[in-house]
Amino acid sequence: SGGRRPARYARATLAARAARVLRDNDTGTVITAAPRLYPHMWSWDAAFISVGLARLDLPRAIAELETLFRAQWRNGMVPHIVFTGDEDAYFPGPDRWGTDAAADGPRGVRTSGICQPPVHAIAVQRILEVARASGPQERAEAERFGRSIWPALYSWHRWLVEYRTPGHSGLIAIVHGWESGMDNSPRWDLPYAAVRPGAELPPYVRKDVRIVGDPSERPTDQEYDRYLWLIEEMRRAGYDQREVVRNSSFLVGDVFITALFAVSCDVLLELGSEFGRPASQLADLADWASRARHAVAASCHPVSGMARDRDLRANRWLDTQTIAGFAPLLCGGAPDEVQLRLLSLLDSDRWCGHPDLLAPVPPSVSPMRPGFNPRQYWRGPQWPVVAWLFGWAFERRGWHERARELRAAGLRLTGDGAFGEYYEPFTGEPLGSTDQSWTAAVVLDWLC
Ligand code: 2M8
Repeated sequence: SGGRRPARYARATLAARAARVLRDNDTGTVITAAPRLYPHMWSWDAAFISVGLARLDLPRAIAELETLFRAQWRNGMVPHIVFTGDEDAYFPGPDRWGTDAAADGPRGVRTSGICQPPVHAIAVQRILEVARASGPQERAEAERFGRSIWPALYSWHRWLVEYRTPGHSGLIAIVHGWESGMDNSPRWDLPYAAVRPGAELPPYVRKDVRIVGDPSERPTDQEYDRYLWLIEEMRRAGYDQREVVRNSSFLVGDVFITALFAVSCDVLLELGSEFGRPASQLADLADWASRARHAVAASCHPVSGMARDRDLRANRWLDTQTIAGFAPLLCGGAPDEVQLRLLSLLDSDRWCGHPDLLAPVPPSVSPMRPGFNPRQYWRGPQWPVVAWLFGWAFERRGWHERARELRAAGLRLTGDGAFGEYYEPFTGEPLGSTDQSWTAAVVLDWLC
C-alpha cells in the first residue's frame, strides 16, 4: 500500500460497509473483535460493538452485553476475553490461561483471568438513548434490559473497588498491561522492565505475528514473554485476586481506567436512580466516583498537568506522556487551570494540532516524543475507539463543538472504509487488523 489511501466513501456507503463488518464478524454467538486476529469476544470491544449495533439491531446489541455478563466471574470481575468457537484460534487460549480451576470463575463458559476498562455502563446508557429515539417498543425493550443488567454492572464496579484499589493512591490498579487495553503503551515500559520471566515459563508460539502482515506493528517477543509470565504467576495463584494483587510482579495504578471508572460510576448512578435501585448502592457509586476523580486529579504532573499512572510496586509516578495523560478531560475534577492547560496541549502541535497529521485525532503517543513510533500498535498510531471515548466525554461535558470536531476528525481518519484496528497518523494507513469490529461500531455511532 506504501501509505497511499483509497478514496473516502460517502456517508451512506461507509455506514453500509460498517454494518457489513459487524454482520460478517457475527459468529451467531458473538461478534468477534476482528475476523482472524481476535476471533473471540473482548470485554471493552463488546461494549463499543453494542453501541454500534444499537443502530442496526437492538436485540443483537443487547444480546452481546448479556453474553459478556453471563461470563462475569462470581466475585464480580468481567473477564477480558470470553472464548467461543475455535479455542486454538487465538493465543493465549483458555488452556494456557488455566482459569477452569479458578474458584471464582464463571460456570459453563471459558474466559481469560484478567479484566479490561469499565466502559460497559457507558454502552448501556448509549443503547438506551438510541432506543428511546427509535420508538416506544425499542424504548421498552432497552429499559427492560437496562434494569436487568444494572445489578451485574454494580457488582463489576464493586469488584474494582474491593480488589483493585490497593494502597493510598485511590487509582484503580491493573496487574497486567492487557488490562489497560493499551497493551504495549510506553506507559508500562518501566513496570514491565521489573518483570523477570522465570525459566519455568512454559514454551509457547505466538499466533498474532503470523496473522498481522508486518510483525513490527505488534508487540515484541520480549514483551510477550512478560505478558505470558504474568499469566503464569496468576495461574499459580489460582486467580485468587487478593493473592494476585499482593504478589504479582506488575501492579500499576492506571489513571485512564480510573477516569473511565469515575465517569462510568456517574452513568451507573444516573441509570440506577432512574430504575429505583437501593439508595445505599447509589451512595456507593457517588462515593466511588468522587474518590476516583480525586485520584485522577491528584496524579496530575505539577508542570505539564498531564495525569500519571503510578507504579505501585516501585512506589513512583510514571511520567511517560501518552494519550492517557488527558484522562482528567474524560472525567473532570481537575482544577480549571489544569484542565485548560490540558486542552491547549491537546490542541497544540504536540498532539492533535501536529501539522503532519492526516486527521486531528489524538495519537496514542505524541509525535513529538522520543519513542513515538507511527506504526507500532499503542506506541504512536491513532485508535478510533479512543477518539470516540473523548468525543463522548466532551459531549457529555457540554463541549459540543469539540465533540463535533473530534467526530469529524474520526470520520476523516476512517473514511477509507477499511476499519483498521489502528492508523498511521501521517498517511492514514490502516494497520493491524482490518474489519475490526469496534472501529466499525464507532464509525456507525459517529455517522448517525
Ligand atoms: C488488543 O489486545 C489483545 C490482548 O487483550 C491482543 O493484543 O491480543 C488491545 O488493543 C485491546 O485493547 C483490545 O481489546 C484487543 C481486541 O481488540 O486487542
